[in-house]
Amino acid sequence: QLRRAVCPGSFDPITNGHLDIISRASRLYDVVHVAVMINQSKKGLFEVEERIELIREVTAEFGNVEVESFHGLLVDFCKQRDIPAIVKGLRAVSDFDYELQMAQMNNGLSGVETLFVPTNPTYSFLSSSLVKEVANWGGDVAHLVPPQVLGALNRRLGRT
Ligand code: COD
Repeated sequence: QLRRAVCPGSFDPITNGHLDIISRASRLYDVVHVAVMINQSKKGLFEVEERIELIREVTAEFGNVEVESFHGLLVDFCKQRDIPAIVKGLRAVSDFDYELQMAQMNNGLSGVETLFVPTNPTYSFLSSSLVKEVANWGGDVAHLVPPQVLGALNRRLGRT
């Protein structure tokens, strides 16, 4: 039986921080599912389909990553696909409070386990929202996102 895990998020857009966690998970598990969770109250910069396409492009080299969107509870995504583990990156203690709550809630709901991977310190300050803010004001984010994402950001923000 294949050992599966999921890396969930909004990925609006995927950053080098996300990619680092996905690549590390892909070395620990046979199949890593990347779940773009749909949050209707949060309109993103990128459409869900664009986010999925970008994640597929930048994770193709790992060879064992499957990308899809999901509307609903993460535990239901896991149940439907027989996934026993959620892999999350932890950036700083500020992430810990909320991540611990979600991990305990998800475990209580369905028994799914959450594994935390400490962020590569290079990316410990990095988030999709900061990337969008800096790019929006013309700052350089080339070192924070994969080249495909940089291209998509520039097109989206009308900078090409
Ligand atoms: N370095 C390392 N890891 C990082 C970095 C970084 N710089 N940035 C982000 N990450 C990792 C973190 O593990 C983070 O959790 C994950 O990537 C996703 O990040 P985002 O910002 O794209 O996504 P979030 O924080 O908006 O994702 C929240 C979820 C969508 C996972 C959560 O809301 C959820 O599970 N929603 C589904 C509904 C549900 O089940 N709700 C009940 C939860 S108890």
